[in-house]
Amino acid sequence: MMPVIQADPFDFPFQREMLALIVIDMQRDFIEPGGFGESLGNDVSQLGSIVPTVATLLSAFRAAGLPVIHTRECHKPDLSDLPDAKRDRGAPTLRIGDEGPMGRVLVAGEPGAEIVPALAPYPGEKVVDKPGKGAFYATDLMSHLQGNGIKQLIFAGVTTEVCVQTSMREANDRGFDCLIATDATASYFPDFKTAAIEMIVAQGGIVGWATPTAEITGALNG
Ligand code: C5J
Repeated sequence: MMPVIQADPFDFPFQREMLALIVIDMQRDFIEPGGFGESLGNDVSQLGSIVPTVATLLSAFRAAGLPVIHTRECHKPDLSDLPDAKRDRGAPTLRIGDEGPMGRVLVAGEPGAEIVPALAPYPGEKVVDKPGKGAFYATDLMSHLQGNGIKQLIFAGVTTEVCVQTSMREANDRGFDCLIATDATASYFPDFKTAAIEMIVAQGGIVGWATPTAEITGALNG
């Protein structure tokens, strides 16, 4: 019988050879005090508090020999992949591409665009740089997943209602089974996190499944 992870709205059956962890945008500019996120007036401690839980998930996947994918929301240094609509709707004082507290904001190669050290990708792990909120838009993620036979994705990262939910919806529409680790994702706005997870599992899992990290690690070890 296929193993399952206990989840909402019902058990998530999985096949190890088709499963991967995708960690969305655990970047210094979103998470660390003194970064872009905080400069917008956000309470970054909401995001920082999940770092140990995401680390637990990463360790479990690495120990099981299962693939891990990391994403980073960032743009080319010449900003050719940054639409005016995205740049102009940021905070008026500091926008994407401007010189910020951790280098140019959300620009590839700048310190703030890096993943926080505690969750740094291991050599050989796939890192997807994405100019949009969704991980599939203008990236090679789909071909990477297809090329590696991955059909089921466990989601972690930030922020729940923006890049995580957008990526999960994109994956769901492309035929992937998607499960979000509820304590390994966060929002600057706790109510938005709660609402996003409710939206995901509503109507019989219209976008996917949700469960705490311990259920996932327990099933991987079981
Ligand atoms: C945002 C993200 N919130 N990674 N990015 O702008 O969710």
